[in-house]
Amino acid sequence: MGDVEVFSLSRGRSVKEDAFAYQTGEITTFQITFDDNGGEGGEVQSVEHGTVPTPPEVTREGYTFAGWSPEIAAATEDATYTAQWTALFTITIVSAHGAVIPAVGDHQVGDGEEFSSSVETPVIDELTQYVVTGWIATENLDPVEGVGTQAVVTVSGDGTLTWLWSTNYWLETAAGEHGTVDVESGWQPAGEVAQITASADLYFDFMNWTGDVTAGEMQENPLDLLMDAPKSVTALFEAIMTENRPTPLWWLAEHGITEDFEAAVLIDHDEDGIPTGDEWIMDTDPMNPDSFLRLTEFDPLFGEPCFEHIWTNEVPPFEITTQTVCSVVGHVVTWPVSTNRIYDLEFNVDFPGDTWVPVEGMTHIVPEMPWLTITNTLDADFFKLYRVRVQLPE
Ligand SMILES: [Ca+2]
Ligand SMILES: [Ca+2]
Repeated sequence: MGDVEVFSLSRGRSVKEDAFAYQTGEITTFQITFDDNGGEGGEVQSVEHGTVPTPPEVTREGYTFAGWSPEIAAATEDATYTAQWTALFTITIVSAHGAVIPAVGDHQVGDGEEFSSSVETPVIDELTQYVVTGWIATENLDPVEGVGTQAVVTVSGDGTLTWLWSTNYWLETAAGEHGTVDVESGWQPAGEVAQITASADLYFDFMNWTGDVTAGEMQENPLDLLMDAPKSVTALFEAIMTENRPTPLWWLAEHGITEDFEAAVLIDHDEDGIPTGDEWIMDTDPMNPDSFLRLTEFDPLFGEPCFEHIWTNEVPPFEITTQTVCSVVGHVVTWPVSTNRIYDLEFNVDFPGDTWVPVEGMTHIVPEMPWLTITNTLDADFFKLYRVRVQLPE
């Protein structure tokens, strides 16, 4: 058969006899198979002659996709492409606390890839604090340890990366009045000893600790406190007292006495008849002779009956003056007192004997005003002789 010239209407160019199929309008396609090779997403496509097929997305658990074999080319015949897979390694992240990114547990990582993990620190759980100190890793991870809150390792096999934590406990420290402690409230390493020293102000002594201390530790100063849990301790202080007529040194110092305290409390500095040590009990001024516990006012109490008392001048002008005069029915008796002391009123029942009994309702008085007043009426059973006793508050 000789050459035949034919024309393709669609393509506008001449083709040879063996291309008649094109002229008829049928398009040649090929079957292209994408084999997912154990994964998911493989498919079979029909592709026109000369077209480069578009591969599907394929995945496989535990593997990372490494390309198609053979290399994808324009379709000239039916073809099969096979997915190539690289096995992933399992990296396990371990952490006792904190927000870890990615999360604690297993993660798939390709051979030779870098794997990073980060963690937030510190973690506070009420009075306990956890702080990251670094991390360690098993073989197949490089490097195998580090510090800080970000770990980056190169993976060559399965491995484990473990975050390391330290524990701190909250120590609450406080000082009562008249002293200080040298350790502020804060976090302390768990399992270690925190040493706290209490210091008293001038004229005061450290007394004891209260709070999370054992009975045997209460008097210790400095205090060695084992931080095996969150703890709270408070140092208490007490005034130093004289042996003679127990009197606080701070009170003596307030009144200008700063030495020879034992002798001072026996002296009557202001010569009011009351030794200075007793003026502490009275809460009066040991340098003021006008200040000591004593009756200061004795006033008549007027009552019924009352009379009109009328009189006239003896010289002009003769003015008439009227005045109402009431009977004296008793006496009002007043003591200046301290609102920081406790008082008892007593009266004598066998004057001039020495038998004293409490005035009903006037024992253990804590004055709200600096005056203590009683009324002694004349119509009482008998005329009363009163005395007032003072003591320190408990
Ligand atoms: Ca005195
Ligand atoms: Ca005095």
